[in-house]
Amino acid sequence: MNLKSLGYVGVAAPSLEEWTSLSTRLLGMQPHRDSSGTLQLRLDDYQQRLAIDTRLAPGDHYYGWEAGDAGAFEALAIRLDQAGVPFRVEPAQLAQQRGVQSLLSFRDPAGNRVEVFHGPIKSEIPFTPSRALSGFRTGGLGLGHAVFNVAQVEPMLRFYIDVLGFGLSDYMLKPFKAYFLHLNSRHHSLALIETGSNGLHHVMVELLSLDDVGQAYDIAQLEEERIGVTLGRHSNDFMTSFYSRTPSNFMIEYGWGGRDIDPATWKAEEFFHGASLWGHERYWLPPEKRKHALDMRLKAAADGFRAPVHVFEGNYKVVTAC
Ligand code: MBD
Ligand code: FE
Repeated sequence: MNLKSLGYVGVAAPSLEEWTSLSTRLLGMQPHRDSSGTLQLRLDDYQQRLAIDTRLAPGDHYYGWEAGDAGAFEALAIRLDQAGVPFRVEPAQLAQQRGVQSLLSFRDPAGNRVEVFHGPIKSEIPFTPSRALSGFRTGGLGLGHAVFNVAQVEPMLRFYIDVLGFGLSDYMLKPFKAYFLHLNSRHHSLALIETGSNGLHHVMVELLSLDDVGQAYDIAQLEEERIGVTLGRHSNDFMTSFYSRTPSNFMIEYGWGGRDIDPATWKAEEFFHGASLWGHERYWLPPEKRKHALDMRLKAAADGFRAPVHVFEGNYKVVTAC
């Protein structure tokens, strides 16, 4: 596999004011304004994991996948060439802005700007959260996951699986069609939901402690309309999370407790009990779909469906904000 994880996501925003407050007070990320005025958000030692760029056209976004090394980066370029996908090797200046050594870009079949890089530039200054926090679960698992709305899922699946080398984790057809794809032991680094239009749906970041998520949930409830999906637990990756609305017309899923899979032995299957075991009232769904989703959750509960107990390697220490 040439790609190893999700590196970063960049989004457009009309202004940085609301984003600055949201990313620090609620999400606990570490902000930095670069020389071009982009808001770079750190979650770990990477220069940026999320970028808020007021120069992008409204609704525009880019996202970057990390190649294992220079060889994997070259191999991916050859693969794109063979598949007839036009791509551009980006100049050093843009690579530097992204905080990477080498960068190339292309479009996926839905028109999303996809970037591939290798050699992330790491900051020597330790990550300091903006509120007391145990930290984000990144490392080899990458930033988290990105989920896209797609008008047509089939060409996107073919592209990500056959050309870019993603593995299918699982999929569901009701109450909406969703496909989950992995590159590493994170259950999914990418998901595609067929909603009839193309765009970014949400980006998930995972916390080391459930309490970090619960405490953020309290903060989110101080603002009317901030919560886009209520606290709940997913039925496939077992993530406990809620979703925060952002000024950029997509959501941030704030989660804890995602399962690990072994990509070498994993077999993809359809799952039938809906996207969540409990909670996750989705304000973005039309009313009849919300009703359907609730019925499926109640049935999953009555059928005795529970996530197995799983534990994480390692421990955490709460870092107090400065
Ligand atoms: C997820 O992380 C998710 O965002 C959805 C919609 C379904 C299952 C897992
Ligand atoms: Fe998600």
